[in-house]
Amino acid sequence: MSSSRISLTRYLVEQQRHDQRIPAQLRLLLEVVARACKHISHAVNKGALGGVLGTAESENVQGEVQKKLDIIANEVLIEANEWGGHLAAMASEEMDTIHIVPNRYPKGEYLLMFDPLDGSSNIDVNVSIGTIFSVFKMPEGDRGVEEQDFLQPGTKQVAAGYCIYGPQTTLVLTVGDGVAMFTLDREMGSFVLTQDDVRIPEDTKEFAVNMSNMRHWDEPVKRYVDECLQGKEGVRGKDFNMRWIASMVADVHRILTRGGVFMYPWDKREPEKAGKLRLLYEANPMSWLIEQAGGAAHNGQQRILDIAPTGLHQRVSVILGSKNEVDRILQYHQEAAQS
Ligand code: P6P
Repeated sequence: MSSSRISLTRYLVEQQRHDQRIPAQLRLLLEVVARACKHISHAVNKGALGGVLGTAESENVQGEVQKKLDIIANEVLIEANEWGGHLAAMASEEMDTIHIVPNRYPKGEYLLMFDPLDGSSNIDVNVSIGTIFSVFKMPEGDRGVEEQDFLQPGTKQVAAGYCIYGPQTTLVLTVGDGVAMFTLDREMGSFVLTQDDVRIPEDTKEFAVNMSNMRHWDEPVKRYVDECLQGKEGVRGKDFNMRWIASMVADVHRILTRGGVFMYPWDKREPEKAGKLRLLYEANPMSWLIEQAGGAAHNGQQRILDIAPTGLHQRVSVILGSKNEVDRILQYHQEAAQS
């Protein structure tokens, strides 16, 4: 690592020195999560050689068949975070209920939520996947930690980020003072700052949505996508490009890197569900990152970070990315509501 490169540890220490956003326990938490992501990256990179591909013959609380790597990633994060004394409990897409730090270890003041391996359908076809995490503080009080302590709006997050396992392994992080990206230097085994103060362009010509669901969408989303497809002959006056990686981490990383808009909207296939993506450990951390980089994140009715959660695994409709595009989609929702 060249001396000009700043390690994750140095970045966290200097952030704390600069504006006290990263107390020692939170710095330990973030370094432990980063180390766990390195471990997961190593397992993912082995692929077939590590005997970690394929399904685990089990289902998670979502009723989704678990991949072997889903379970491995979940176990790595649990084991890495139990002993440090920085956490009171954890919650995961892969676990029905919260995991309280065992009494044999000291308890800390933070709560950690994660999707240990987002985009699992891409594992066996060697397409980018990632770990998403969100951190809250335990509410005041001397009672034991309970599930309801995790049901805080996204505005209460104290840290959020993801690690994408792609051509590079890159950790993307916010503690409320902008977004920074750290690339894993495999020779040194450490994350190195490769981009600070990430900014999303307010306009874009690129949208990301699973087009196969088009007939199930609500009118405002159909209207927006139709106009994108009409290109420069239509009301938008410009051609658009479409991407859909089916890995939220990869689609969001592209948007943080060059702009764009990502949608996984409510649709009428399962009308009782607000959407496919989960609020606490997918939409909230990604929405904070997007907003911290100058973008916007909404569910069509309200800012995602303002949503008061009612369940650990609740789902939400997600529209996020370049601010002017998200604003346009919201305008179409408002016009539809008034018609
Ligand atoms: P679909 C992955 O399973 C995930 O939760 C997100 O990472 C991704 O954006 C979405 O689901 C893909 O869903 O219906 O296109 O397979």
